[in-house]
Amino acid sequence: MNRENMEWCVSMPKVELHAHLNGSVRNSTLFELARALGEKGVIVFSDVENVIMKDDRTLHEVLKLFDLIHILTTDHSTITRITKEVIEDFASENVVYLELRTTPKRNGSIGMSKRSYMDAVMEGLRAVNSVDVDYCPTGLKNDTVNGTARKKIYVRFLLSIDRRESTEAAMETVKLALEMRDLGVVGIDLSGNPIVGNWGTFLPALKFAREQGLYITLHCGEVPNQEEIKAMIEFLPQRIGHACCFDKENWKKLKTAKIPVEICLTSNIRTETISSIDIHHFVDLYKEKHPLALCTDDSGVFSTSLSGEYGLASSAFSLGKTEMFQLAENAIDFIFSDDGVKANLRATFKASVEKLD
Ligand code: 6MZ
Repeated sequence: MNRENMEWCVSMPKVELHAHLNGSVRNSTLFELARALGEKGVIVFSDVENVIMKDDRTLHEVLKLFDLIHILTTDHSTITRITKEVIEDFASENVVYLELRTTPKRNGSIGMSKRSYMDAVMEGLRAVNSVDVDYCPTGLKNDTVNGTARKKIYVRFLLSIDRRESTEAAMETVKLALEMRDLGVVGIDLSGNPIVGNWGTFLPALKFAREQGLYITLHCGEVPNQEEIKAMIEFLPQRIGHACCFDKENWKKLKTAKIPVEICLTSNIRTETISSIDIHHFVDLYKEKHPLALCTDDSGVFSTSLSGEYGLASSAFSLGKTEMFQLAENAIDFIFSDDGVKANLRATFKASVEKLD
């Protein structure tokens, strides 16, 4: 990918639908936090440095890395800080609509409940000042300052259920999402180590979420558990993430059901879920016009960006600027927001066409 192309990918408006908060933290912030905890004797800084800098990790190792990241980030003020930084980072590369997902965490030793964790997230969102943020249906801020149009980003939240959690804990997360609807929480995600936990454990909470009108996206097919993949497709979530290890039958089912897929190229390659980019299932889905959106997954952990994912798709699959723009615009169809937001986003894309060469 040459520099000119990369700059074009940065300047194009984009929609990010699959980004985990704690996976999107800047390395510089992780180092700063690790150094501070190292000085306090809580961790050994050099151990952390090596782990963070390693760039070829299996999926299992990546998920272990999150346990370390969580030690570094899980207090209220740090959660506020990383939320602010992550939103500003996405906005700075012209992401105009961001659905950020995070697992609400409880930590009795520092007085953290799932609710107070999410309050810290919301505080981070309100602290963003490099860009105007629309974060709830009625929360549209004035988008002009001194008559000059300011950059704007829509931010919505998905609450993640970690596969390590019990039915009760999953239900608590869904209830929290319902409580925080007016603050821009729009849906539920199921994520975490795909070899941990059973689909049946989360089903009651997911069914309840759906009954209550929350949107649902599931990490699906990160490992070849065909029985679970089948059950997930039959549940008909509004979107799924990854869709890597499907057998023929489930692949057919997915296509028939037309469930939009959140595609995370760099993540799949780095974690060796897909052995090589030229055999990535993006190609098949793209050719068949199956609904899909390019996403980062964990931009910090995988040292990527949404512009970088478009750049990668462009070079790996020979997509021209028109195709990339269309791909980015099509993602509007799969956002977990109403038609008004969709119409505004389409207008943003339309206006940007004239500015892009
Ligand atoms: C499955 C993943 C993931 O929620 O603490 N997570 N789950 N597969 C992946 N692919 C690489 N990447 C991230 O963000 C980190 C959490 O997101 C999930 C894991 O549960 C991880 O602990 P939050 O903000």
